[in-house]
Amino acid sequence: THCILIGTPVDEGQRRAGCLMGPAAYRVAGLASTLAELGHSVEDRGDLSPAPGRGQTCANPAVHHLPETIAWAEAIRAAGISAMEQGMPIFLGGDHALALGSLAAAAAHAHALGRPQFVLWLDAHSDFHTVQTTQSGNLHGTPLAYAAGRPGFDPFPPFPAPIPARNICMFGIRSVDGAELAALRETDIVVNDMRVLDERGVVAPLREFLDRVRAQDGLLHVSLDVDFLDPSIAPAVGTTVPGGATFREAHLVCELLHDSGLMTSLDLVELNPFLDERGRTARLMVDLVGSLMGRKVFDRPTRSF
Ligand code: DIR
Ligand code: MN
Ligand code: MN
Ligand code: MN
Repeated sequence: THCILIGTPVDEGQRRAGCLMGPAAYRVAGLASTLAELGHSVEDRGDLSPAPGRGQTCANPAVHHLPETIAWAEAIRAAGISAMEQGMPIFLGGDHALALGSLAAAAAHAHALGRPQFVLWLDAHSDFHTVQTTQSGNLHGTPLAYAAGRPGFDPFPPFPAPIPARNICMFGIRSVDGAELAALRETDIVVNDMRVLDERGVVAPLREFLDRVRAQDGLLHVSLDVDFLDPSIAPAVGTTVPGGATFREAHLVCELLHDSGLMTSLDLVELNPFLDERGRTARLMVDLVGSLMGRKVFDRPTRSF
């Protein structure tokens, strides 16, 4: 695979400064060499920078950094589309507001190919607020609602080709705000919250989803938020929530994704290196990318999904 690293130091989507250091931390933790050792070609396109904000406003007074976030989304979408035509983009965040751009790029690219886009959302949070419903005002809590075509994103460019709700699968969810829950109940989004993963494990729910992606010849965008992981193994995130994925659950998800051969683009988001302990969270995220891209202990015949 030709892996295209796109540094995306978005920090405006939340209030805990430090995510802008994420791309540098992934590079220091050896992301490029990890991919190269697995036999992939790696092209690091450096860090994006957005155009200046254009002063857009909205009715919700809690919302902050709206023009800056829109400018980021536009820059990420443009860079993402050209990368998707050439290889597999890996967006090095930056907070989850970057997915306002990466999801738009993925959806536009899939639409141009005439193939359906699917999304696997690995996160403690559902990120299903609109600009109107967010109470924190943190726009990192909105990208899935934008991608699903929910109304309430007037200041943003229209989402290119809204992703059908049934093509979106959440994994690891354990913190959902009231307005998000009410909206989620009206959709066909597959919500595998932690209760589901406790009861069923990660394998069966993930296979069900990947089977559908394959059956429809879909493209698959994976968005990995650091807080998907349990805070005991991944402390470097501003919004830790107890009860997250364990080390092996996370690796197994990544290994199954690799075996499926279906992933076409990837976000690594919410790493805040200022909160890390001697780089352990950055290193874990890089190790998970290793599993996503083919690292395994033994080669064995890929089990058919
Ligand atoms: C919360 C937290 N739902 C909010 N969201 C996220 O601020 O809207 N934290 N994404 O990581
Ligand atoms: Mn392509
Ligand atoms: Mn998130
Ligand atoms: Mn989160």
